[in-house]
Amino acid sequence: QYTPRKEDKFTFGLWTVANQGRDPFGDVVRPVLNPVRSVQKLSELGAWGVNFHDNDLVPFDATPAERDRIVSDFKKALNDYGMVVPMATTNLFFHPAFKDGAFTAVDPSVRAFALQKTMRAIDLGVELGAQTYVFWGGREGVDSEASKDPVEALKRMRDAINFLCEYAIDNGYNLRFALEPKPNEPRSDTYFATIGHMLAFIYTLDHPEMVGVNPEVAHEHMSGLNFVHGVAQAIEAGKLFHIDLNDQKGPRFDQDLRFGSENIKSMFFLVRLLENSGYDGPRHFDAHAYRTEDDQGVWDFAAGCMRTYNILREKARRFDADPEVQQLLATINAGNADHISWLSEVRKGYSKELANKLKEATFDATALGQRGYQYEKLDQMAVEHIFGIR
Ligand code: GCO
Ligand code: MN
Ligand code: MN
Ligand code: MN
Repeated sequence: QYTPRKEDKFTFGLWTVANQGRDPFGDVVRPVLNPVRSVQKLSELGAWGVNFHDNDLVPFDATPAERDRIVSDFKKALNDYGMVVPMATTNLFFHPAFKDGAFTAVDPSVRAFALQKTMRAIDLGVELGAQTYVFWGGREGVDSEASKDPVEALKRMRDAINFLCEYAIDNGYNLRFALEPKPNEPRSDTYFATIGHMLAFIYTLDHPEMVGVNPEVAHEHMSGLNFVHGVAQAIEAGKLFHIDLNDQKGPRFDQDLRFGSENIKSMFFLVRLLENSGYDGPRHFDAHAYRTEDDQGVWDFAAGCMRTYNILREKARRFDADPEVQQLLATINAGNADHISWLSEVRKGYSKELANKLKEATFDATALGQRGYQYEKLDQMAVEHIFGIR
């Protein structure tokens, strides 16, 4: 029952399973993984699709002929193994040319090159079926605050996203953009640090309806934030276009741990939120296997991400179906009938009459201050569902 199936819509970045374990202190520990093999293995494990950066598939210096051969082999693999490409993105961080950023780099040639590279990568993604295009501004930030005017940097980012939206429209592409926030790493500080920063920025764009967010568990945890709340705000705004699932041990470097391997309780509430919200986009994993792992460990990692998601989904379902939980939630949310009806009027909107009614009302603040909320009991029930003993 926890075995992943295509309808679960699990996807992995080609870069995730192909991660070779290089870190700032040590070299690669695993051989290069061919994208065709990733497609095959992930499909066998029950994934629905794969996503990629342009250069995960086509090397930076490939000739047009090489590109065409790689793309056609890859298309054949997608077809052979019944896999889709729902999302694509651009690598604007690996090549030394992007060491000062891409769309916000101070060098105008770098900014122009970044637009060119992204347009070509969009063409590639769309050719392979992508309907979501992710922008993670890997190096869009600073090490020294002296290096850039932060206000100008935001304007440059806006120019780029506006231009690329028009590019997608002009070409008749059925594509939405998902912006991925991260507070730092590899730069000391990255612009658009959190989901909230990104949401505010989106509404300043020429085509806000085309642009949403791609939040990542690890990235919000790096800022010490509540990921569930950030995702909820994106959902409520109709802006959750994609999601990067992984895990993270608190505010430190981005660890990209196997989904649900650390913050089990928050991931339980995250899965519950996603499942109950009607989010029907990909459940995408942006994580990688521990550096200690060999090839088998990589597939153990991938299977574990999906299996844990399905386990948490089942636990969330049981929690919501538990009569004692339902009873307790009903009790907690009950209250004065007049006040309930006033508040439903508040939801509908302001009226002078309602304002006067509220101003004249009397409230028993002492009684309100004395009530207990039974959250200890409720939380314990959640914990016991997670433990699997309810
Ligand atoms: C990171 C990011 C990336 C992006 C990827 C897709 O911290 O490295 O999370 O993995 O998600 O570039 O845009
Ligand atoms: Mn990340
Ligand atoms: Mn990460
Ligand atoms: Mn990510």
